[in-house]
Amino acid sequence: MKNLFIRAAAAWLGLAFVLLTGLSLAGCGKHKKAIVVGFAQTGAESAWRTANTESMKAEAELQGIILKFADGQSKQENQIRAIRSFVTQGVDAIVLAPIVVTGWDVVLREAKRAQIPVVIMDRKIETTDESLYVTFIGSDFYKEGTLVADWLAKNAGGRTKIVELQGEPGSAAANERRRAFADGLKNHPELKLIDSQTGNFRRSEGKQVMEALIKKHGKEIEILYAHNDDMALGAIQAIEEAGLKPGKDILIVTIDAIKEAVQAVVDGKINCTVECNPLFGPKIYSTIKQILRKETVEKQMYNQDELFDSTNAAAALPTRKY
Ligand code: GZL
Repeated sequence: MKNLFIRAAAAWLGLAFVLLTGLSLAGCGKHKKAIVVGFAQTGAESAWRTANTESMKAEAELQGIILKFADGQSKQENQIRAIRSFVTQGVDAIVLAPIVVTGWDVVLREAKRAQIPVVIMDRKIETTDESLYVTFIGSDFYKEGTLVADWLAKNAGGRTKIVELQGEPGSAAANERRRAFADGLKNHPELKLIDSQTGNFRRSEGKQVMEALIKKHGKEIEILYAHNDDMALGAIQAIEEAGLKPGKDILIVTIDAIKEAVQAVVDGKINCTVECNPLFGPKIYSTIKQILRKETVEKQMYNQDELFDSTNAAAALPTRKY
């Protein structure tokens, strides 16, 4: 009888132990809900943009963040539609890389009403209500344009006639790089901008527009200022097809510092490229996590960029990440 009692008590104790262990494991193994981020990207207009998208996707994967990616295909209305969809889905945060500066207030007000924080990445927006986004993270385009103008003033070597390939019309990048370069030239009246057209940040258009500029101005062109490397690399094809030497007959100054452009600096075809780092993933997601923890973040955060020319391009090339 006594043995029977002991065996029953042991059985109950064993059962209790299994149950309690199971519950506690379930408790400590409880998975926090994954963060869901909606990302409205401009499109895929350049190597820079591709690297930017890749950084956002790879880092989300690494951090276990669910990234809902929308390719705007270079149309603002597609980006607006994507933001509306993110609001409907109830994502935890929205990242917008705005293709142009204006036209965002209405849709950002809808995100605010849904209490979904918005991070503006890469290009700035103009808005009547700064509370419509939590923070801007990007590069200082005005500084980039100034660095190019200053480099040119020191290294033009007597060349004076400049043509400019502008980025996407209405984008903060094109607006600021154009304004800064023009301001920089004011201090160097010997440098003259003789023509300026948009190539929409695209390699193919950089080539087409440069072909037209060479037809129109011929050997008068001594310097090319491109708002990004993709257009500069397209223009190089046009310059070579015209029997001219890029980097020598026509000095080329540009922005982004993608690996192919830094290589072109080493090859003497591009004379200087100012970095505009596209690898935003880590910074964007660490900032979103701070926002979701209700921590205060700065309203504007800028990447550090540097200039590459014949003095430092070769040393930098092996470690370029994009
Ligand atoms: C700059 C970015 C620009 C790049 C281009 O931060 O917005 O758009 O300079 C890209 O290469 O297309």
